[in-house]
Amino acid sequence: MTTLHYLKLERDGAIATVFLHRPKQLNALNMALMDELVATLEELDNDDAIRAIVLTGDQRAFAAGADIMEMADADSTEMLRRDQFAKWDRIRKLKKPLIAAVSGFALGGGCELMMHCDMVIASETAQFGQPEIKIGVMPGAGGTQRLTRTVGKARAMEMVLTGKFIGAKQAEAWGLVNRVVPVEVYLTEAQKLAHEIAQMSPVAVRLAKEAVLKNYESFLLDGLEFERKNFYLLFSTEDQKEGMQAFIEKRPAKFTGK
Ligand code: CO8
Repeated sequence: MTTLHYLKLERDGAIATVFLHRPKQLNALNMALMDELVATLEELDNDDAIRAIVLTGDQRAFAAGADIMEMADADSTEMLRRDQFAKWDRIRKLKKPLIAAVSGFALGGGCELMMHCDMVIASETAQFGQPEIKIGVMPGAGGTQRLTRTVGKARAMEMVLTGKFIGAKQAEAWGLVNRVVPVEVYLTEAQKLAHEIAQMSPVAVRLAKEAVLKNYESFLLDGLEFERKNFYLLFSTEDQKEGMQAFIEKRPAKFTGK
């Protein structure tokens, strides 16, 4: 079993709940957390006793994105060398149902991680956004592709180009989440849904999930490749360095187009 520093894991019969656990950084997804997450999800995926998985954070944040401190100084070559997206592809390939329970911030890579899940139960306090543009980059883990497919071009464009957040009711109306419930029950509602699915034939569930994803993911892979290349390219710009440094120094960024 993977040793957990940035996650917590609970099992309850046929379901497992994985908690992102870097509360002081709003569960920002650093590389070590992503390593643990992928290893843990794959272990659960291969465990015959587990039939559905819930992924959650805490009440303040599901996850506020990839860890900006880890990316701030990287250039395109370094980002390419890190090959972070190989891990995200492994999450995409999980066979068991993955349900996100979201409260607070689901931003940038956090929103993208949520969109890797098969279903989403949101608390009334949840906020969703792709704010990468404010730090001089763009979504890299599928945001431009999955968000567009789910909410439509005009809405995705506004979110991606302004970085503005949307609230839980808006996300529900746009089909980004299955439903919105009070903050006291968002996690138990997600776990209830996981238990319900865990009672079905696991082989039927696996093949049904695969078939839904066949539709959802048609044309997705080319788009993901395209997005990744553009994301890497932005790490050759001064605006990326300025945007991320401004975040770290807690000041507004000044972009020059270089
Ligand atoms: N990375 C690192 N640290 C973070 C992040 C982050 N994404 N988000 C928050 N933190 C830290 C803050 O630096 C702060 O630390 P400290 O207390 O040491 O100063 C702590 O968490 C609490 O944050 P704030 O003080 O800022 O809390 P506020 O309530 O004032 O604001 C916000 C909350 C609005 C969520 C604000 O923290 C924020 O804007 N965060 C950044 C959101 C963002 O830009 N996310 C996108 C990141 S880029 C990305 O996700 C690209 C993904 C591509 C794929 C990755 C594969 C390589």
